[in-house]
Amino acid sequence: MDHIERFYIDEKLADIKKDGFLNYRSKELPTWCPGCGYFGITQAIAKACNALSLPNENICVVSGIGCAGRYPIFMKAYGFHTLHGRSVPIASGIKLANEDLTVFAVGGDGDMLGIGGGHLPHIARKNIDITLFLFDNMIYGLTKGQSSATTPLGQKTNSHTKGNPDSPLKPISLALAYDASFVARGFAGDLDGMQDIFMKAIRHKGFSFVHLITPCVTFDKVNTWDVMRNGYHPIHESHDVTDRIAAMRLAEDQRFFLGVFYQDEKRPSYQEYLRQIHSA
Ligand SMILES: Cc1ncc(C[n+]2csc(CCOP(=O)(O)OP(=O)(O)O)c2C)c(N)n1
Ligand code: SF4
Ligand SMILES: [Mg+2]
Repeated sequence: MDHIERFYIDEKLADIKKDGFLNYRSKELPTWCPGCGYFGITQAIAKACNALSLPNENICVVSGIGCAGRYPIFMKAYGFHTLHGRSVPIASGIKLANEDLTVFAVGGDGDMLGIGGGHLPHIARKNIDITLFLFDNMIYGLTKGQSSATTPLGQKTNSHTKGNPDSPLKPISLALAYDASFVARGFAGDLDGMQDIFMKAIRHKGFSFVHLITPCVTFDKVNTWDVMRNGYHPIHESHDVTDRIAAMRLAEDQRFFLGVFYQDEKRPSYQEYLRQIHSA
């Protein structure tokens, strides 16, 4: 967590500058709590954009509402802070209107899997070429610690003081079941791992679903940095990312894995498919 604390205290450190991080940071100081996992995610997205040399003016970041929803304010790119749960349809419309843009849809677990959960199967089946970053802290952070769609069963929260009675959704299994053409998971404390995944996700031609495990240090004293760091393991190099059933097996394993679960590079994106049928 050292690098994350340092980022909060002084963003102008030479090692951060060197990776091009500041090229993609706005002048706004994040309003997130010190130690929040969102700092690491922001840093890794910026580094991935820098490594891919993406022009700032060609990036559009669309968010919903929540602590994660503030993300576009802190990035040097076009941004759209929309309604709770509605980043995916708005990001889709932006991409359909201007295919040259690199479009990100960003949101928390409440935003993307609760109120906005109905959009996921449709963006996945249409395979519109955007990257979705799900900042999953397993809780509603902004509204002060209520249970979300990914809060573990039985966990005590500010809305379920005796324990959450609802089983959590499994984001990776859902994305695979919806047939998303790129499915991966990163951890907010693993900058290099996230950067690698983000670069693959952004390059992917089609819908990319990136699940990010990140702690809410203020309202969740159960799913902490240490619990997450010890609970997640890299996917073995021998895993065949084109094998969706193998990916599903990994997603349903007792252990939690990090890395790319699945990628279908043969399937055309929505706009590629439209061009194909219109030129036939
Ligand atoms: C339609 C609507 N319902 C409810 C809210 C209140 N609200 C704002 S953020 C939020 C949940 C935030 O949780 P999450 O999406 O997980 O983001 P986090 O704050 O954890 O990053 C809720 C319920 C709202 N703004 N709009
Ligand atoms: S409330 Fe939680 S999710 Fe929101 S900024 Fe603070 S630590 Fe991060
Ligand atoms: Mg949340």
